[in-house]
Amino acid sequence: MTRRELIQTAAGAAALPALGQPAETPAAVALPKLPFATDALEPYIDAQTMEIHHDRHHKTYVDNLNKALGQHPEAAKQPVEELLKNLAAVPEPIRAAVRNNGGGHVNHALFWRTLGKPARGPKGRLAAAIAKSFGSQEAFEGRLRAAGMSVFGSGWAWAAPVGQDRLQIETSPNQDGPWLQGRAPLFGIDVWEHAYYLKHQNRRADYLGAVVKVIHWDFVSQRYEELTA
Ligand code: MN3
Repeated sequence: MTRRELIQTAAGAAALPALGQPAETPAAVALPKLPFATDALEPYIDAQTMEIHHDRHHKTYVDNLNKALGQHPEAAKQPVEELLKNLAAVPEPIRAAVRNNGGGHVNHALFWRTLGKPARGPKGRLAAAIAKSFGSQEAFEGRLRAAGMSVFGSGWAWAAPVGQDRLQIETSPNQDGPWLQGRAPLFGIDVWEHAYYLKHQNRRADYLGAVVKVIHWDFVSQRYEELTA
């Protein structure tokens, strides 16, 4: 604590700005709006699940991330993806919170953007990469569903670019993701129970069958072009 802060504390902190904050406190991370109405993906994803998933679960990750970053404003100057990529450089007291809640934030922010209806198929170089890596769209979706089923407990199944013309499927526990290795995923599928329990209860396979029908292939195809440019 500096001498000035000591004096401020002695003077009574209640009327003063929060101590230890730099003059320019970085803006807090904002909860992004859903890019569609909560019922837009019915009957594949029900409105109540979508509302609770976004308004409560995603919001909680954002709130807890901001709480952690508020304790170390110097870390808040970097994009969340950069913090995840260099987790070892994040101050130890908030490292786990950044991993879990920063991961939760970026995972969900991407998830919402990669869902949509009507779900036309992949286009352009993404369609070619799927054919090259998996043989067919049907095989790709089957592998995605199997990856989602293989996650024990809570986690994600991911499709991630490999090089310029291929894709791979991977999984992660909790709110981890390819970001931790500095790689941007193409899209992910949330297999936490909160993503499906209201509609499907324990039947994760039913949820996976539904969610692959509302992948926003136009958006994802464009994202593939950008990630592999
Ligand atoms: Mn979730």
